[in-house]
Amino acid sequence: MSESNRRVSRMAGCVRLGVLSAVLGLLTSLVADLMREPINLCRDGPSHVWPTRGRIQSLLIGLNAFYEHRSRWPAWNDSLDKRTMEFTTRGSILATLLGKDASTNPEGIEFSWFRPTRTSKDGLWRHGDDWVLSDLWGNEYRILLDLDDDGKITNPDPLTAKELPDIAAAVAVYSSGPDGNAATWEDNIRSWR
Ligand SMILES: [Ca+2]
Ligand SMILES: [Ca+2]
Repeated sequence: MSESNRRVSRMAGCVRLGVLSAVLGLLTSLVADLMREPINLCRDGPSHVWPTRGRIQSLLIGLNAFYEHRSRWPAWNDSLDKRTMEFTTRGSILATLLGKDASTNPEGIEFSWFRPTRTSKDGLWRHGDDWVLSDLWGNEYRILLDLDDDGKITNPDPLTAKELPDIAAAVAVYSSGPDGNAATWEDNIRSWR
């Protein structure tokens, strides 16, 4: 095995360890969420909450693993309030996580995996040259990234922004929920509560 191949192999091993660590941490967090919000789960019904939370956790794991590996996010912009970047699960950021964009992920490391779909709902599909990850209702997930590196993300939910102005996380993800509208927060499914 050449030196460069050994280096890529070592990096992939480190990424796998990082992903395993992130999975354990997020599973602990998920169990804590479920213990804290059993009533909400019963109300919303596990049929769509559970799989959506699963995809959200996979995105969190992939994004955190990429950041640990590269010390930067897989995409960059100066959107929102200069403290938080927002993306959807389409195009370059998703291709980078999947290991399918050689310009941003030259080792081709698969930081996230999602099952393919033929219906453009609940899975991974191609739209022209773009990779797209859709939720159960056919809409892209929303990704929020900590732009100013203070470990906090501005809470985008106006219903809870007063009590929780900042989310204590470097990355947050949410689905627009059954109504497909990101601005209606009653049905949105989010990573932080
Ligand atoms: Ca921030
Ligand atoms: Ca909604």
